[in-house]
Amino acid sequence: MTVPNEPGADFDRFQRGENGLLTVQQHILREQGRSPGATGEFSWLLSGITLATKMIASRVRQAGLTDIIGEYGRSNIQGEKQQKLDVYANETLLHCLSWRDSIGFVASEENELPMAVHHGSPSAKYAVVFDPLDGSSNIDVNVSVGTTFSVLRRPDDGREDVSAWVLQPGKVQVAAGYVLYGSSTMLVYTTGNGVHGFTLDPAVGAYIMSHENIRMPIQGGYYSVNEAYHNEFPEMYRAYLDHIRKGGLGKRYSTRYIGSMVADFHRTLLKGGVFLYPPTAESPGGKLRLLYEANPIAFLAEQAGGSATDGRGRILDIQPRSIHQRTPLVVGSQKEMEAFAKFAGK
Ligand code: AHM
Ligand code: MG
Repeated sequence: MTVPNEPGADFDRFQRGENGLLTVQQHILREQGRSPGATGEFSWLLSGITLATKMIASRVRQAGLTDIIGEYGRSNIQGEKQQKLDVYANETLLHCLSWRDSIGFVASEENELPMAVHHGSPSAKYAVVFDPLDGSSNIDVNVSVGTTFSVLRRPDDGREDVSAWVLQPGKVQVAAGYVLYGSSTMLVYTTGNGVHGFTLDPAVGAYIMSHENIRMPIQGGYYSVNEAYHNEFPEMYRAYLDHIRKGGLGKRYSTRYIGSMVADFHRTLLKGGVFLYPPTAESPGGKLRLLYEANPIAFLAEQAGGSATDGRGRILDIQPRSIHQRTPLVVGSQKEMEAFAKFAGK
C-alpha cells in the first residue's frame, strides 16, 4: 500500500531542523551533502569525536562522586602532571577514533608521538589532533574544562610520513572545534562553512543544535589574560592592555580569566572581546600548543568574523615544525584585534 504525502506537507523543514531538533550528526550529514562525491566517512569520523566527548562529559559530571579527581601520578610530554581525567579523556578519544578507518594518524597532547591508526590503508584520508582535556587543573575545583580537536586531510603529494600528515598549517584544516564541559556541555565546530553550536541534551544523549551560524560581535566588553604575568609580557602586550584599561577602545572593559582556554574562548566567541596568552618569562614561546589548541580556536574565530595572531602574523599561516609546538595567542573580535595589530606594528 502506498501512503500519499499529505498535500502541502513540507518535509524539508524537518531536515532543516526548523522543529528545533537538529542533532549534530544530522547537521554534519547535511553539510556533507553539499559537497559532491561525499561518502559519509567524514560524518562517521566526527561521530567518533561526539561519542567520546559524551563519555568524557559523563565522567566530568561525576567528578566529585567517583575516584577520578586528582593526579594520575605521571607527567605528560609537556612535563605537566597528568590528572586522572586527562588519562580517561585521552584513552576514550583514542578508543573511539581507532574504530574510524578513515583516520590515518592521531596525535594528542598527552602522547609524545602521533599514533598510526589505519595510515597504510588507501581509505585513510584524515589525521586528527586533539587536546583531550584542556584546563584540567580546574577539574578539582569544579570549573569548566574542554576538549579541542582539529582534522587534517591526508597529503595529496604521496608523502606517507607522519610529519606530512600532521605538520600542516592551520589554514588547511578540514574541520575543527571544541567541546566545553560547562554548566551544560556544548560542542562548537566548523568545517569552513560557519560556526555552529550544539548543546548536549543529557536525557537523550544527543548534541542538539542550539547556536546556528555564530557570529562574534564586532566589539566586546571583556579582555581575558593572566594578569599575574603582566610584568613578564613583551612591551607591545603591556602597552595594548594599558590602552584597553585607559578606555582607548572607546568603552570601559572588564576582565575575565577562567584559566581554561576553551571556556575563555567560548565567552569571547559569544560576547566578543579578546583573549591573550602572550609570551612570558617561563614560556617565552607562549604556553598554548599550536596544532591542537591555537589552530582550532583560530579557525573558529575567523569563521565567526574574528581573527587570531601570534603577535607576528596569522595563526593559521604558521607552518608547524613539531607536534607539541607552542605559540603565543591573541584571539578576538574585529575591533580589539585591529587595535592589537597597531601595537604589534602590523
Ligand atoms: P593544559 O593544556 O595543560 O590544560 O594548559 C592549557 C591551559 C589553558 O586552558 C589555559 O588558557 C592556560 O593553560 C592557563 O594557564 P595559566 O594558568 O598559566 O594562566
Ligand atoms: Mg591539556
